[in-house]
Amino acid sequence: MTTINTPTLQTTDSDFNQQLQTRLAFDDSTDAGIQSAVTDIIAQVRARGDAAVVELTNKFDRINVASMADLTLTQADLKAAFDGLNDEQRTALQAAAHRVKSYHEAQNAECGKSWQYTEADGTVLGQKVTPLDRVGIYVPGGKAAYPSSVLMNAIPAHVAGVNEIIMVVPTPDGVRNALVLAAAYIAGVTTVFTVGGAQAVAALAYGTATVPRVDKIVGPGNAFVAEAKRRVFGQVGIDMIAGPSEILIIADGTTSPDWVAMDLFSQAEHDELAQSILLCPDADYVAQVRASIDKLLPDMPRRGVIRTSLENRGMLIVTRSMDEACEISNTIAPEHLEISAVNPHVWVDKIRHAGAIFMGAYTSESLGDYCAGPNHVLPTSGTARFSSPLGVYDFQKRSSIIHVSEAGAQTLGQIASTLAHGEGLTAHARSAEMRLK
Ligand code: HSO
Ligand code: ZN
Repeated sequence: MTTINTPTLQTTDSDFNQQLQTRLAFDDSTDAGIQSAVTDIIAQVRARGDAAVVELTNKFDRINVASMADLTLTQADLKAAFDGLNDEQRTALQAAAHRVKSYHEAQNAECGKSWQYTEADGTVLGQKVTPLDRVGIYVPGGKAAYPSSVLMNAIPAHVAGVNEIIMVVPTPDGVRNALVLAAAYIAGVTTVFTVGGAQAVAALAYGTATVPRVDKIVGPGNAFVAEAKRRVFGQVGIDMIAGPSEILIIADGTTSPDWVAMDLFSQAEHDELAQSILLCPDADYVAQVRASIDKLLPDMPRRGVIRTSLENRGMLIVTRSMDEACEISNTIAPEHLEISAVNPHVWVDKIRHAGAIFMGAYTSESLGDYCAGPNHVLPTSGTARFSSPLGVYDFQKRSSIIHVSEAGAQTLGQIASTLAHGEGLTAHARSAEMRLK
């Protein structure tokens, strides 16, 4: 049995806060080489369109195609991928898609509604919700090619009412991922281009003869993709720049330590930079989880990644109380928070910042990654302080509605006229005054 070198910290340690901050720190700055490569790629795609996309794709994905037609998949291609799945895969993918769809339909019933109210003088004010016309979904094609992420990005767009969903996915060495294409098929993706990297982001943002220009680009990607998304923001909308996965577990010491250890592994296995943290007031229980980690790790196929992640960024923290565990969790604002406790309702009331909250011993975070229903695209690196899971609202926008009655124009006209004169804007004032009786 190996022992893992993840620190156990005590909140009573005098240097606890400093240790915590050191391990939380995560540098997501992009190096200058990536920045200049992305500048060049975007410029090439803007200047030469399809020809540049084909050239860059041949170069980076080590393929040799003649034109964009060879990089364009049809609905028939997607259906063929879907039909090629075995029964178990097909059923699981469909069940997951169905649950994700139901969840986002419920969300849409709440936030997708236009609303208005009428004032006493007949003036009507409101807000009109409209789906985006066309969105682009970036799907990574390398080591982290996740069919589940295709569902999580495309289904909310579809439920939001988006007309055209354009997916881009690189196929290094020409290898297509059948599960990814099958997921695109059942999630309602309109067209797929087998293009990736900054060239795909640039094509979606600016459009080429073949790739239609989209209104927003969502989905995770490598450092080049992230930098390209940052650069085209403003030209198009983007979702967020996702950092490595994180899980924080607040445990009251009643869940099997093996379960908790495996839940910590589940996010650690994503990435050497992923972060898994346990907070618990019971020091003996924390020691049991550590023993479970040491016992279970050797059997994990991805033990190398898990070990690096846990040793470099993981923490087992003994707190003074469950209340203190909740407070620390709020300062971290984790992507995924598990409250593995007998009565999670007591503690969830104290939680203010978390991308998704998994309540009770049976709710493993992995169920949320695939099929519980809520979105698995979540704010990372503390951004849950100010942002939310990907949702139908990311694929819709709002317009204000103002319909002033004749009587309303009298009251509002007086106010506007006074304020407009105060700002020295005479045309504004006159425009309001002309409607006064
Ligand atoms: N946990 C990841 C999503 C994912 N997990 C995809 C498995 N597949 C996002 O934080
Ligand atoms: Zn995951």
